Parts: sequence; structure tokens; C-alpha cells
Amino acid sequence: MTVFRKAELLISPIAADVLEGLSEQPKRLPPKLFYDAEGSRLFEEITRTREYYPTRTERAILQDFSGDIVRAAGSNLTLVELGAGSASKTRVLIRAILCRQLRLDFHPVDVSPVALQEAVRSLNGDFPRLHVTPIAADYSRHLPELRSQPGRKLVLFIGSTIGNFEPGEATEFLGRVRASLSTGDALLLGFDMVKDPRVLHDAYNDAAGITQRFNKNVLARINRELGAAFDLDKFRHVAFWSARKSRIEMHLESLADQSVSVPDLSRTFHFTLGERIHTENSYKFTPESIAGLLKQSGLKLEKTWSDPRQWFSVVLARS
Ligand code: AVI
Repeated sequence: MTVFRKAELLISPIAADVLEGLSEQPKRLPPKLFYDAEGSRLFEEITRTREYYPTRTERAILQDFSGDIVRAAGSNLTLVELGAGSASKTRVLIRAILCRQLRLDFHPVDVSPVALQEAVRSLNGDFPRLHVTPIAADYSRHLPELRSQPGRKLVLFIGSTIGNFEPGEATEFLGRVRASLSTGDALLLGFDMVKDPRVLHDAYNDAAGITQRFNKNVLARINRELGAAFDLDKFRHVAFWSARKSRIEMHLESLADQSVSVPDLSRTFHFTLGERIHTENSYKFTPESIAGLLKQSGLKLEKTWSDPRQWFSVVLARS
């Protein structure tokens, strides 16, 4: 008997995004392509650089105010974390919740099974009254069914990941999260704030060059997964603050006139000297822009916690 394998299983999941993005003018690649195993590892490394303040600032806010945050969220909580990654900052909230209730169900949701395994591994054993049920899902496309979870839900979308969405996408996504909440449920969001442009610039141009490696890894990933022939030395990392758009933009700039073949797409892409591939936007917020985004998404802002320099905000919202 001849067995046919399904064609889509033979194509890398990044193929369609790469074909579409590199065929556009100007060229672009969606930031979700950063996060293969190597990209996720490099991101963790970025969070430990001296210049990249968002992760440690958000962690400090969660540490300083965990009791207050959990009290504001309410009693008998079930915790859901969208884009859990390794759930490292979540430990602080788990500890605070378990001071107030006997048992906690925690559902980390992430597209990466490796990240979920890491979340379970890092929490296991540390909290005997914690029950972790990971959900592998691309939450940006399909939100898991949250209404059926018992208790009052506290949904976490921290890490300022909302800043990597375009404004329209952010409103649409938060509107879907709102629609999945029941009365009494709450959403906890992390927002990186507008600040001194030098601080912003340095956070995305660290001296050790980790962000540069993270940005270029997207080309290395296309080489690995689609058999492409990108020469990483023929592109340079570019990251700058745009005050007008209130965002850091990341690009990869071609250092030569060059053609790169991508055999698995049966395509060759041409890059002129100085041409850029737009790889990421990281929006920065003000109290006004946060209020506007939540309002447009049908959410009510209940409380905001911040650090002394007001560099980062953690916001509790309800439907
Ligand atoms: C994941 N995200 C919030 C990071 C950010 O700051 O926008 C991704 C990142 N890009 C470069 N450095 C970090």
C-alpha cells in the first residue's frame, strides 16, 4: 500500500510568513519568527543585559506589589498566562495567591511546547498546592476556552508583549480576551512606557551585541528551516526610537547588493545596498495611550502599579 504523507507536514510553519514578508515592498518579517529555540534562548539572554530594563523593572513591580495585585484581582483565583514562556515572573504572583487560598490552578498558554515544559519544570515541586495544566496554543489566533475554567480567572499578559502588536491588532486581540472573560474575571497587563530616548535606544542596542544576534537569528532560522543561504555578515542590526510612532523599530539592513536563494520556497530574493527588512516594532506607552487602548477594547482600567521612575506599568483591567 502506498502511504501519502500530508503535504503541509513537509513545509516549515514559517514558509508562508517568509514568502509573504520578503515579497513585500518594503520587506518585512513578523516578530513571532524570532522565537525558535535559539531565539527564545537569546531573548532570555537579552533580559539579563545591563541595558534591557523592561524585564527586571516589571519583575520588581510584581515583587513589590504582588499582595496588592492579588487582593485587587479577588478571591478564589484560577491563573491563566498568555505567552507564558518560562513563567519566571509568574512565581511571584503564584506565591502571593497561595498565601490567600489553599489551592491554585495555573494554565500557562504558549505556542512553544518547549517553553511550556520549562514552565512546568521550573514550578514543579516548589509549590505543593499548585496544579499546572499547560495549554499549547497560538493564543494570538485562537484563545483557549476560558469561560469553562472554575473560579474567578486572573489572565496574565505581561512582559509588554502587547507592545509588539500593531495598534489595530492590539485592540482586536484585547477585545477577544475581554469577550472570553466572565463577570469578576480580571486581566493583568504589562506596558513598557515612553522614556528618555537614550535609555530606549540602548535597550535595543546592547554593548554585548545580544540584541543584534537575536535580530539576525531570524535569518539563521530561515537558513536552517528553509535551506536559505543568508550570509549573516552581509546584514547589520538597526534599532532606533521613533518618537512620532512611539515605538522602537528593528530592521536588518543589507550591506551589499545581493541575491539570496531560499530553495524550499523555490525563490531568490534580491536586496539592494542599504535595503532593510523590518523585523519588529516595540510600542511604548503613556498613561493616556494605555487608557485609550483599553477603552477601545471594551476594558475598564481598575488599577495601575509602577516603579519609582515610571518606566513600566502593570495594569489590572476588567470587562
Ligand atoms: C518580547 N518583547 C516584549 C521584546 C520587546 O522589548 O519588544 C522583544 C525584544 N526585541 C528586542 N529586544 C527584546
